Amino acid sequence: MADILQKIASELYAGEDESVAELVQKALDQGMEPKEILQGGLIIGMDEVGKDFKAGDLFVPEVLIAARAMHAGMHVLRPLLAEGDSVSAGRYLIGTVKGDLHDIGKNLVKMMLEGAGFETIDLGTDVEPQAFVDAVREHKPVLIGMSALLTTTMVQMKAAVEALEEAGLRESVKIMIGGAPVTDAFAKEIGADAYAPDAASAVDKARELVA
Ligand code: B12
Repeated sequence: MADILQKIASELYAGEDESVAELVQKALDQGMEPKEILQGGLIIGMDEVGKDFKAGDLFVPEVLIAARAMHAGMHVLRPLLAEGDSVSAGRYLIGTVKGDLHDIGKNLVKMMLEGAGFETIDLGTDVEPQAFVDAVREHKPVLIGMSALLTTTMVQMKAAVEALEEAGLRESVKIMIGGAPVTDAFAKEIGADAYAPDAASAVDKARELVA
């Protein structure tokens, strides 16, 4: 039984999307629970990807291809994950801040979080502070991730944190920030809860924050 989970993890790591989908189906046919396949196969494979990306042994294109394989497996599993069969590690709202259109890094963070079992809600790019507030009200996430790639848009992170404070929602969520010009010191300065330098570290931080 465990062999097939290992195979799912290794094929995911190799970015073999068709093979991952077939193996997931095979595991289901053998009577495995969807949750077991998700946690013991897909998430384990994506964790390996994250570790090697962080260590510099894998690069952005390989991570994107592995994420595509993860999605292929999830496509088979999702309809079978019963309602209430909560496999979500938490709901994570993510967006690139106002004035900023860079989304490659944000999308990578989102995919790695999905790979780790988080349910993500993507607000896209150029997200106004008020849009973060409205989305927190609507979706009630446990975490928010904000991305900025321009030094000129970093201030929008501060504006979004302040908007959440003014709306009385700041205590209801943890806030993580990232993007090339952002630092840990900046996160502290604006009152965010965490900073992560890359997508794999973002998953580690997210897990810490919801623990
Ligand atoms: C691709 C790119 C573009 C593309 C964006 C396409 C897209 N869909 O994203 C286009 C061509 C549109 C673009 C436009 C511009 N760009 Co540009 N762009 C880049 C470039 C080359 C790569 C960015 C990238 O995708 N990196 C790869 C990803 C994977 O890395 P990353 O974004 O850093 O993300 C990782 C981490 O930072 C972290 N992370 C990211 N987000 C988050 C969020 C959270 C919550 C967490 C925890 C972690 C996290 O995890 C990610 C994955 O590991 C950079 C230069 C560079 N080498 O960085 C310039 C760069 C960012 N751009 C720059 C500039 C100036 C511009 C423009 C103003 C150019 C112009 N004059 O028009 C416009 C601005 C448009 C706008 N309003 O946003 C400058 C910024 C300078 C500065 N200090 O402010 C840079 C640094 C280039 C340079 N050296 O001058 N750009």
